[in-house]
Amino acid sequence: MSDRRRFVKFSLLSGAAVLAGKNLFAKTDKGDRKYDVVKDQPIVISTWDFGKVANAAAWTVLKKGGRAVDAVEEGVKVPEADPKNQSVGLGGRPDRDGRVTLDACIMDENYKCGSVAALEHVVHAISVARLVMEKTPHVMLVGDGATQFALENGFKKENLLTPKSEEEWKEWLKTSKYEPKKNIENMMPGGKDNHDTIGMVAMDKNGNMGGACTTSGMAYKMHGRVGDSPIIGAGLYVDNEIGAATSTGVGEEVIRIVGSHLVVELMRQGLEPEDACKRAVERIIARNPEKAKEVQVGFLALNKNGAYGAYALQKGFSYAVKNGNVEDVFFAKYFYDDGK
Ligand code: SD4
Repeated sequence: MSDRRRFVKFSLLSGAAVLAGKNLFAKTDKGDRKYDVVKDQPIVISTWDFGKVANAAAWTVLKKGGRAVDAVEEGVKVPEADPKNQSVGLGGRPDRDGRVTLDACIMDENYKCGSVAALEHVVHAISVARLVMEKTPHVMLVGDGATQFALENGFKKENLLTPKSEEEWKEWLKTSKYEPKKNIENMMPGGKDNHDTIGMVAMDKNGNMGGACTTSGMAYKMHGRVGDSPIIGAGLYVDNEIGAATSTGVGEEVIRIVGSHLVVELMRQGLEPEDACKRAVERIIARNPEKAKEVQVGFLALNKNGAYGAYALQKGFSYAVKNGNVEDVFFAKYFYDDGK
């Protein structure tokens, strides 16, 4: 079937299924792909192994019949508040000037979205992004404007730089080399850098989707640098008719291809979540294969029917899944074999 015909067929089918409230992909379980779709039940998935505890918090909302957007906000607040997680919220690694600057965004089932970038002194960047979405005519606030907005709205001013992150930053200053290169060993569970941005997407019992993404960004970035995570379409995208996607890794690579939006659009064309993530990864490789070999990017996606999948440039990208059947962490497939 030509791509065009497949697209038309998919659009018609998905449109009809949405109208009929049916689960189009309930029968798409494919052996080694760990879909475990539970028909008409909520699901939440998130990046990295610490996503498991974040998913558990999201699940408390979902199991009570709550909205996906509320669930993902609650979920990602867990790593944001964890000082031991050095890539999100409190305890995040600082920029090269020693300042912890946070990026976050959130999106609901109606294309409503809110975002903050380079936010300082506030632990729950995701809730500030939520407030931007709910209370302002804007989508994105950055820097001092974002911080001022948060403090004016009752968020507490805190020091986010923990002694550990400060000590590591001071050590880094001795060489001051910015090298966001892949480091497989350290990204594996137990490795020193295995904690990373959290991107989370969910579907609630009414079949509505939501997503959230929050991070302190690349360690020792230039002050004012913004990654993919707070950029709607790059670090996160939710289209309630099709699905949702999120990303982790070197944000510059994701921004260039508007990665999460690309993944959702590929699912719109009929690709399964894992295949859509793989295509997005291949787009990064096609642009600059030499660069792609050296960095990590991972995508994670959920379609409207509860099927999920992930794909990464390198080994080591894990993701956590929670639905009525599964509560586990899986490793994504990846493009480059170790050492090549
Ligand atoms: C960023 N994507 O700021 C984030 C950071 C990240 O693995 O996920 N690092 O570019």
